[in-house]
Amino acid sequence: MRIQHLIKKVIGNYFSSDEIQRFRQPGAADLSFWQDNGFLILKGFFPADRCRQINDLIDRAWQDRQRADNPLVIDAFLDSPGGKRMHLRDAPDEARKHPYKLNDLFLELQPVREMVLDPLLCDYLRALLEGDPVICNSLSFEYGSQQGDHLDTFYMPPPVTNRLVVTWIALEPARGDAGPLRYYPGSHKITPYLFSHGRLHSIEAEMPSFYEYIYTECGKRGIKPITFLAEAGDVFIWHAQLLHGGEGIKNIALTRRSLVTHYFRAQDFPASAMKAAGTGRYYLDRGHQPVP
Ligand SMILES: O=C(O)CCC(=O)C(=O)O
Ligand SMILES: [Fe+2]
Repeated sequence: MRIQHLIKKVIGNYFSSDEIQRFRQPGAADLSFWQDNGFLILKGFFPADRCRQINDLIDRAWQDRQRADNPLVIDAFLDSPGGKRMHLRDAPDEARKHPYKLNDLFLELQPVREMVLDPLLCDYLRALLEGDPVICNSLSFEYGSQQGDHLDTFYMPPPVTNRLVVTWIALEPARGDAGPLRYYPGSHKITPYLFSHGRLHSIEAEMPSFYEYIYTECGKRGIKPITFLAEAGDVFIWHAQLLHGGEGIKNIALTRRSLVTHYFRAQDFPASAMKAAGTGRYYLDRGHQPVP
């Protein structure tokens, strides 16, 4: 690790940060940190101008949303019970003033796909998944999610145990009052809670028992939540079994744009179920989320 720092320091005099990025590779230290903690933070992974480009595209997606054939789907009004899933083309202006998730932008926007399947990012995902990544879905946030603590396997358990990783890309700084991401380091080592059907997929009525279990287990291990105060371009990667959520928003004027992507392992799916964005970089070949 030390030698990597030294190399970076020396080449830093000669190359831009974008070029230095090319020297970055997942190493043994990353993997052992991941095994111990269940997350990785890649500071300044994407340059600021690349984040700005994505933010501009999202602004444009809002401005041009009313096209009749616009397939994008949004989960809007997340600050009201249950929220409301709708086509983006039907969303009122008001929907952008409340927390929302814009789903699967990577299916429509090439630069978003190139970011969430960035070749170097995929090198990390490949090392963590022990196989090529395939995108299951993505969510774009403008505000904090304010989501309660959860495991993503409640909603999308992978076909093979633990072969799910998630990237959270900061598209702008995430401040403490903006409802930052919250995570519980090392919680991925807790024996997974199985719902009454014997699986990881959550059953709403059994959530109180889950919380009692997980917080007790965190307490036994001295695990306390940490908030991630990101800068634009930082990437946070979490393990399938890492407990996490979103802090409450203290100042609704503060945005904290981020892009969350869930990846399975490609070899766990038939080739016919996937599309390739490049060598060893895939996404599931499927349509947008159904709107009720
Ligand atoms: O960004 C957040 O607040 C949490 C998002 C999250 O947990 C998810 O999309 O799985
Ligand atoms: Fe999550």
